[in-house]
Amino acid sequence: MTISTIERDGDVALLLIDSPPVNALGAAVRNALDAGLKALVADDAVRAIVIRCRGRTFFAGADISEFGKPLGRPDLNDIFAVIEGSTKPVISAIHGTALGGGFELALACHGRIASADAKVGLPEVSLGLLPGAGGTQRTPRIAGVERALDLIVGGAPIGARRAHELGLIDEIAIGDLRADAVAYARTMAAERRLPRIRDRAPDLDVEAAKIAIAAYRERNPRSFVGFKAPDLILQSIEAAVTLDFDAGLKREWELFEQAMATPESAAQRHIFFAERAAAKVQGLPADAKPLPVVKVAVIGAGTMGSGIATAFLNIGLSVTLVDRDAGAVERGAGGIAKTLRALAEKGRIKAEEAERRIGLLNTGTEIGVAVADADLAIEAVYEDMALKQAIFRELDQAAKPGAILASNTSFLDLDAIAAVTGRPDRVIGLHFFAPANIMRLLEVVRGAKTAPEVVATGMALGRKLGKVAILSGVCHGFIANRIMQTCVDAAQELLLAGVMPWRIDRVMTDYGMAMGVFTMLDLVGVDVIGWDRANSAGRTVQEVLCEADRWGQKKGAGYYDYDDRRRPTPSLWVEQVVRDFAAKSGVEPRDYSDAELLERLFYPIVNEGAKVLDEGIAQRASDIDIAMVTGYGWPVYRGGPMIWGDQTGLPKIVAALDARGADVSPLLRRHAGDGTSFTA
Ligand code: T1G
Repeated sequence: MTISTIERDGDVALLLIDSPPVNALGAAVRNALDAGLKALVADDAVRAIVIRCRGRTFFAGADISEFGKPLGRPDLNDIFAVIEGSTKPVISAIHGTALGGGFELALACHGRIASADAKVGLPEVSLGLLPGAGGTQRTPRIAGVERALDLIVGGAPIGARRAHELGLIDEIAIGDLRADAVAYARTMAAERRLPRIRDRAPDLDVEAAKIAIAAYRERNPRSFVGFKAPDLILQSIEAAVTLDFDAGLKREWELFEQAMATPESAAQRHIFFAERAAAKVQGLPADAKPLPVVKVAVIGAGTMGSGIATAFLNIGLSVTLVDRDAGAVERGAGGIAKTLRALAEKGRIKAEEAERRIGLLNTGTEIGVAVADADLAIEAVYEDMALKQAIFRELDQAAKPGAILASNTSFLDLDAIAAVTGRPDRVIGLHFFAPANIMRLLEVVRGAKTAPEVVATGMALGRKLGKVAILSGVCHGFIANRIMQTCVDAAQELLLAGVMPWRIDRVMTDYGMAMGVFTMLDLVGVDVIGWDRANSAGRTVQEVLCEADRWGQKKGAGYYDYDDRRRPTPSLWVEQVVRDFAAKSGVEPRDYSDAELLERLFYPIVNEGAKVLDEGIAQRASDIDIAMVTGYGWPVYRGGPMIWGDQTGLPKIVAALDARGADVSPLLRRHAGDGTSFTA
């Protein structure tokens, strides 16, 4: 396939790049740009040059898949030097999303024209990087230091109109982008204008810039916790003010190489690809196409059911919320309306859109009526197999032929649920994480008899819902919950060794987790997971807490005490309970370092992840990582348990697990033994 073609429009030449899917600036594209530009700059018949891309977008950035390997020449700065050395205007004609190196290329041009719906941005920070081809040097010179901070540390793309307001885009195409770009280039040539951003000065002097940078850091403290790139970006933007352009470019490249070498960037780049890989179902027949889903019935109007209903309303589907308890339906529907109107109050959607979505919600107390014309019925009732089976029998009778029956079960055997229906090929698991309309993880659980097109439908629905859909096989707890349970078990063991809940939680949050095990248990409910009320007899810390009515936040007390604003404080009562259990457990009390506690908590997760992979429950190690990042708040700059395990060293993990007599996954032991990894 030809990557570049030259078109002529009179005395204006268009250099057209065509490198699907997103015209990433990989070696072949860079070579084509370098050769094409040099030829056109040297061609006296050409008075101006327009750079364009075919396909859905202008250059979407450097080719991330090339990172971690030596980046060949010409690099982007080599190409930009050709542009800025040109004696004729070079214009970028932007459509789609000009991101990272793609937008840096545009900034190196003498002019930039964009279609009105185009977006531009410097999102390198989301990859643990900084713009490495002049973005931190040109942006302060054209849009100002403070806008540069927002654009580069924030990383969010902006629309063409906003970019035009900031001076980042010179023209918004009125009609056809190509024609308007040619006209703009011709005008630049006629007026002999060759403006270069590198020749401008930043809008602030050194002192004012330093104040602005310090103020930005103060206003955005969370951007700097755990992530390494934001601090390097500040240093690079400061160089734009303190150094001349070429020295600043050199400093930027030094800082870029520093960022590239960090484990945090490797982790964030891993997650970028993990999210995209997860959408691909291995071995799905090519003809397994998603089935149409327009009408959805949600059975169970509790927290999960209402959240799931909200998620489907948010993508414009018609939803019927069903619950035998009329009061629950009313409360559920009221909660959904409140949630959607709150989105409008926050300006996330227009008020009329909120009302439109609310208008798509129906309610009922009879399954038969609610599901009759549904394309998908999803059950979200209490985690009780007999109850779920009873509901699936009813659904199977009432739903139209071909309708998909889904369970939101978080750990029960989907095959046992499917077995009570006459359509096991239409049964699938759609495991949402609370709050279902917010959390990005969706585990699509494939039963033994689930048809390929139903799997494809579940994965497609996940994408439409804006979720990260991860395909899971059937096992207790599927992927994220099964793996996280090993960390909860390890934490409970540490209690018996006399380690306090708040010490364990702090080690986890210092690592970067959104919350520690005990904070999470108090949030979910100490009574919810694994408490056998009927036979409870004070045998574990959990039983003692539940018997004392300390069920977590909802009771104002759990592993922590809570004030009326649910702010946690360590509990002296719980401290005494832990000491009593530690005394009885016979475990020799001793000091644990934070590092040792982290190993005790996380090595079992890596081990269980290896088992989940080896059993074929997860398709790939990166699916496990993206599941933990999107489902359990594993810090993106750590990349998830499997890449963290690789970076920590699998032999070290196996040795520690062996020393504790753990049941080590054969796959983990193999990788440790032969020096291979889960995620390389
Ligand atoms: N490099 C390599 N592959 C890329 C890519 C990139 N920059 N961007 C996307 N892809 C692949 C992606 O893996 C997927 O592949 C396919 O394209 C479609 O992507 C020097 C150092 C552009 C908004 O961070 O934000 O420039 O799975 O599913 O939803 O300073 O892709 O089909 O095989 O996401 O329509 C900066 C990252 C790089 C932009 C399109 N640029 N990409 O979204 O499609 S660093 C970015 C995106 C840099 C310079 C620095 C999105 C998109 P496959 P997709 P989409």
